[in-house]
Amino acid sequence: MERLPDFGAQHGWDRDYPTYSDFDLPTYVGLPTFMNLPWLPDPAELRRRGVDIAIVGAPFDDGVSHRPGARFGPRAIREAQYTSGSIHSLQLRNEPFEIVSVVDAGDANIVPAWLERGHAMIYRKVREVAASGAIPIVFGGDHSVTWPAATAVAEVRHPASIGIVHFDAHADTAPEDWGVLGGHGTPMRRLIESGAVAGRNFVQVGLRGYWPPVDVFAWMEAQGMRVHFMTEIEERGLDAVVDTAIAEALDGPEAIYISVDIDVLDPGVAPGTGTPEPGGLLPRELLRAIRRIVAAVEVAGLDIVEVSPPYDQAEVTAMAANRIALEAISALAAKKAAGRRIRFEPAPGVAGKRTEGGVAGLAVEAPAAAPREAAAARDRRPE
Ligand SMILES: [Mn+2]
Repeated sequence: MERLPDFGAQHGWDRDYPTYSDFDLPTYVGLPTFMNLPWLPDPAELRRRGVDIAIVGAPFDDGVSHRPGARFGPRAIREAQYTSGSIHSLQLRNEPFEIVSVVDAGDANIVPAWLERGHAMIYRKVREVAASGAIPIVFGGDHSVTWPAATAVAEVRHPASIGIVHFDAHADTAPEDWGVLGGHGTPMRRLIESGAVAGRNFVQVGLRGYWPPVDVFAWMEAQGMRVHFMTEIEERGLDAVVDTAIAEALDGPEAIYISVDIDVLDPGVAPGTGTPEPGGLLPRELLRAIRRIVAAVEVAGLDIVEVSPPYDQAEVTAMAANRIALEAISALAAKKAAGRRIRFEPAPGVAGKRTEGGVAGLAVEAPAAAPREAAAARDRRPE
């Protein structure tokens, strides 16, 4: 009988080679989850495993006023790093993934061109993650995603309240964007109007440029919002401003939700964004601020938004966003290693509310009832 050819042996391809887990492989190999972490979209599984931190994608940019593309942000942020396995933070001298349990909980169930449904799906996804006790780190998406995301976190934390520290070049407190209540110029007003966050605990850092107009600032002042302009950072330094921001956000609430619009960075170091404004922070300054806030306060959630890969160069903007998440995770790991609690246990009944059941269950529940045209009409109806 003719012997089967063994080309493997002939070429030496049958010798022993080491193989690696998905987590330890280079991040360009395999599925593009954040840091090669497990893709774990099931909220029941998040709770069962006691996950500390969960990445959530909000690939949505139907709310942009000018340059689009932020729908591609979550994937770009997940991909923009070239280390893998048990990384070592040289800033905090720890190996965060050895200390905290982090997974990639997947994306909200987004379809294009349906603003109202997109916000509903982001609210449900973030709510089910937060209700599992994990801290959600949300990758946007345009800044309108902060409206449903922070609302979900505020609801899960109820009756405790949250403060918000919001890094941005812009205030995002418009009454409406060309008649649309859910545009990315409006989310901070929606959060305050609804009562999700008190105006006096809404703290903005890094504002500069030429927006918003005088009447919008008058509304912000009437709400008691605290605003720290870039000029104040230039004069007092970012450390001092961040210390003030923490005290203001926690003037009543017990925990802080951090919202980072990547355009708080200077467009020279972060060009991949929809509405760039010259004169911003350096990544070095922003990463330090994130480490300091996370170390000092109880973190209820974090979002990183407005990364628009089509306008990016050499991934620099996506990498900055990726590192904001990594710095927050490393700082949370330092707290856990020091014996401090980072997970949150919601009150009984919170987890079982209507959003429980995973994305598959939501997909059948959502589109059937609400005709697209009616939803669109509601989107466009001014107050
Ligand atoms: Mn913004």
